[in-house]
Amino acid sequence: MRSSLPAAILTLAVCQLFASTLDAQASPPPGRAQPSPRRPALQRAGGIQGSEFVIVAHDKGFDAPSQVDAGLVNVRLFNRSTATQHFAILKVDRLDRVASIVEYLRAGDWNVPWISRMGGPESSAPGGVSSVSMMLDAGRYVVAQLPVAPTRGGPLVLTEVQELAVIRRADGAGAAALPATEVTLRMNEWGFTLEGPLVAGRRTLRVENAGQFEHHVSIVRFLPGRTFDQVVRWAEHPTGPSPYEAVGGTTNVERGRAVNVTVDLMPGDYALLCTTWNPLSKQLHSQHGMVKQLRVIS
Ligand SMILES: [Cu+2]
Repeated sequence: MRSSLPAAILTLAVCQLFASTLDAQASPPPGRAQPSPRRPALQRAGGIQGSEFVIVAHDKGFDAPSQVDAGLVNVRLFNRSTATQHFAILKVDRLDRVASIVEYLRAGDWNVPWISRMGGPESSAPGGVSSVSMMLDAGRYVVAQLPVAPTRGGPLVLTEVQELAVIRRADGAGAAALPATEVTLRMNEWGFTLEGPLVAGRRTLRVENAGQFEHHVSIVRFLPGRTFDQVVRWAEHPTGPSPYEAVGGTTNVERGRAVNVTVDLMPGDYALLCTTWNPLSKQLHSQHGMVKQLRVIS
């Protein structure tokens, strides 16, 4: 396991100049500092709520903070590796030792009752960014870097796992729920239902798991001349050059849970894919029909 290194977190310093030249009576006497006006401790561009949690993926592992405030957490993955990257945020109710969790996950045993799948940044292409906002309660978590390609029933080989402490804010402030979105994507057995138009630009989708099993969504853009069948086939059996570019999504989300996924969309053909392994049928969810073609309009 890597040691925990603070990631590069962009902190926006909002400088405001409050000059009161009209009311001479309100000005402090010479030599005394004017008290600064009270404002929220951390204000971000565009009024975005929540805490930032930045993961930077490299070819050998990743860097991420070891703690974050509870509440709304905006997870952002910067992919500085040469492969497509996926990360899972897992809530762990029994965190005796990280090593034991790694053993479970490496054995492909994700069905232990003390691990909950919170979602996480999915399908970030090399050089790309993947953004997922989620509500996290205070507790003990791990950040897991998932295999580059889907595994077909074999052991889930993790490259890295790191502990994450989600801390209750002392002031009790923070968002109580996911921000509202114009578009909702529902996942169930076995398909995707999209409510709302997908227009080109930076879009945030509320992604809900309305099914019984865990599901994920990988959002991919077709490369020129490629077909939906080619895209689905490659997602299931990745051999040769990819027919698509991964643009985002979320890794597995447990049933009843929702996250907000933010993607930059260009006009063109896209696919939604869930390639989660079904141990009962010994097939991928995509083989049960959990795929959808989309056209993004300008
Ligand atoms: Cu699925």
